[in-house]
Amino acid sequence: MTLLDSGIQKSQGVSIRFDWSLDEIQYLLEKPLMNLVWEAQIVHRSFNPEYKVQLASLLSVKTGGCEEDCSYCSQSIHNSSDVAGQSDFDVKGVLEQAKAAKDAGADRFCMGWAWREIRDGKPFESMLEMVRGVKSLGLEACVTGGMLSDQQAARLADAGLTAYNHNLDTSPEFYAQIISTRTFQERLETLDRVRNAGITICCGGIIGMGESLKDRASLLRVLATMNPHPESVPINALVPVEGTPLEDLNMVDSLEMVRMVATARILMPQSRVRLSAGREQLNKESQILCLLAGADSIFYGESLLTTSNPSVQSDKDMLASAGVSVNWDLYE
Ligand code: SAM
Ligand code: DTB
Ligand code: SF4
Repeated sequence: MTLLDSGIQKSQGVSIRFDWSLDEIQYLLEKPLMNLVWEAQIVHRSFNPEYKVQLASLLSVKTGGCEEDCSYCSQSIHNSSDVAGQSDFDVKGVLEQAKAAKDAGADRFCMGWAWREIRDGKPFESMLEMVRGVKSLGLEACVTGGMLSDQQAARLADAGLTAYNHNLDTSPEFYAQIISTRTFQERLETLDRVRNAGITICCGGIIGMGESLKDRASLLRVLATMNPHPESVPINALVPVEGTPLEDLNMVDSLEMVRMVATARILMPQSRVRLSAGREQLNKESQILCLLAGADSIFYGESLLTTSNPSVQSDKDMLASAGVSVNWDLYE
């Protein structure tokens, strides 16, 4: 039996496994922090020896008015958070923002639509044009817009889309406490459509929504037993937004983020582990610990979708003080 037959791939001395058990993952999450980070670093160093960090910028093309009831989200019509009323970006406006992101040093541009599912017609034709435009700037293009059909996935692939973001958010067991208008299974089916169209998958979750450690392990198990693993795994800390059911929750402890990142890195050695929402609430040292623990990407730019992100200058300073490989000459 070859390593591949047994479900194990080997690269640069580190095994890539797709058969992780819940107990193994929980054991990692609970390991003494020093040992966990050390193990994550060994894995990370063997796949990313130069410690390159990808800068991804984010733009909300269509904001608010979403029919889903995700209890963390400012953009749901079920929540009283007030983000509706902003007009949608047109193709020209999006490409101007993408060009600005590229000039600031980003190499991936992610566009968000607050939809339950992608709508055909003019908005979808514009989305395809935006993808083509972002790609022609030499950037990776990522879209997040809810569920999609096989046909829509194929057209996005034809337009050159690099990645589709569709998060599982939390464990299958905790999911119904966070969202009631769609199922975990529907999320998985959308991810299959994206994969079958040949688009890479960006799929991760949120911690700090009241889930248990076992829930975090269970979310990671679903991700780490996908074969192939999602190419990109965003790890978000809940940003409690006023007017959402989770508004009163406290920000998760920064070391919980470090543990989540380190465990994701060990489980999915070749994936991009992206330090996502909640970074503004982490101090410089905590962010650098997350990088040490294996995060190799951040969202870069003053805003996420509807909430704020650290300033470009503070990120440049943070990355420079961490000494990670970013070509500063490009955007000094
Ligand atoms: N409507 C699409 C969907 O749900 O797939 C795309 C947009 S949605 C805002 C993208 C992701 O952002 C969510 O799946 C969630 O993981 C994350 N997110 C949204 N609001 C957040 C918050 N307040 N704190 C942390 N992460 C959040
Ligand atoms: C992801 O996992 N996090 C990003 C991106 N993928 C689309 C979005 C974070 C949104 C945070 C809340 C907001 O700004 O509305
Ligand atoms: Fe809609 Fe996405 Fe927000 Fe859920 S997370 S309410 S699907 S925009």
